[in-house]
Amino acid sequence: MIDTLEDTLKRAEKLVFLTGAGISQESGISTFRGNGGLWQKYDPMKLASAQAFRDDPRLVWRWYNDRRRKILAAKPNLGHMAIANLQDHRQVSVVTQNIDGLHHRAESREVTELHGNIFTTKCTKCNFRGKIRDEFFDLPPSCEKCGSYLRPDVVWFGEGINREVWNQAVMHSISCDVMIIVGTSLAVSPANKLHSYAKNNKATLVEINPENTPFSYKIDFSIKKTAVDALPRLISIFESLSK
Ligand code: BV8
Ligand code: ZN
Repeated sequence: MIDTLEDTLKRAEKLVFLTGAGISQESGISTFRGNGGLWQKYDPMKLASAQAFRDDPRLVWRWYNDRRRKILAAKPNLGHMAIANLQDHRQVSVVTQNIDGLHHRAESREVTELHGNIFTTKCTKCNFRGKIRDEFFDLPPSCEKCGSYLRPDVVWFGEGINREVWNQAVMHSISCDVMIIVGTSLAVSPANKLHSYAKNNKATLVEINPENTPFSYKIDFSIKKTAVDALPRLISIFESLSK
């Protein structure tokens, strides 16, 4: 007897949400590969890489300024909030590829930011790390310790993910009953490997995405809806249980 999604969710104790740019799309933040996505205006390898920053720090810094401005003006949407509300009913962790911090602002407590956070900076030379909010200089700021350029403390293409961060993401993926993959094209590695870790540990995979992804064939329950359409409805299953 094949379990329905509802039965599977009712039985789940630990859920992991693997999220990408699509979950922030309904907060007004462009995705990377969807229509009108950020990358369509720019070549991702051109802007989100250490080489691009070395070649043209001003261009890359201004691109991040532009994104930070939009993120500060945005709010978590009903998808982010639904995931945060589920924490009252189940053990929930979020593993996100996003650097916008919206899961934190929605008050999700267990959030692993695979690719870092746009509101943090690090020195291009020494080990200085800083925070940035609504300062929008035209050039990258200088490190207060050594005077070199600061850069966004995010993972650029060709850069490794922080070891502890990756281990935490794997630990969540191999110990969950259900992994809900929301708003990601699963185009970027190694983030697009985590669902296999979950599957290899007998987790049920749910995908919430209006489009197919290269891994949709491996998904147990594919919900072709947007995050804001699907997540509140999914979480209401748990709320009805605890009444
Ligand atoms: C690494 C942070 C090794 C910065 C990001 C060939 C050449 C060079 C490199 C490679 C190559 N092939 C593979 C690689 C490796 C590369 C990679 O995967 N490249 C891809 C492009 C092929 N990966 C790396 O370089 C990684 N590092 O491998 O290092 C190493 C190891 C050890 C030591 C040294 C080196 C690092 C990758 C991290 C790059 N940084 N972001 C920043 O954000 O500025 S990636 C960037 O893409 C974002 O984080 C974004 O989240 C991520 C993935 O994109 P998605 O989130 O999936 O977004 P996308 O637009 O693609 O999809 C949106 C989806 O949502 C769509 O499916 C759409 O249908 C859906 N959607 C839209 N609206 C909604 C929705 N869903 C629901 N509701 C909606 N409303
Ligand atoms: Zn420095």
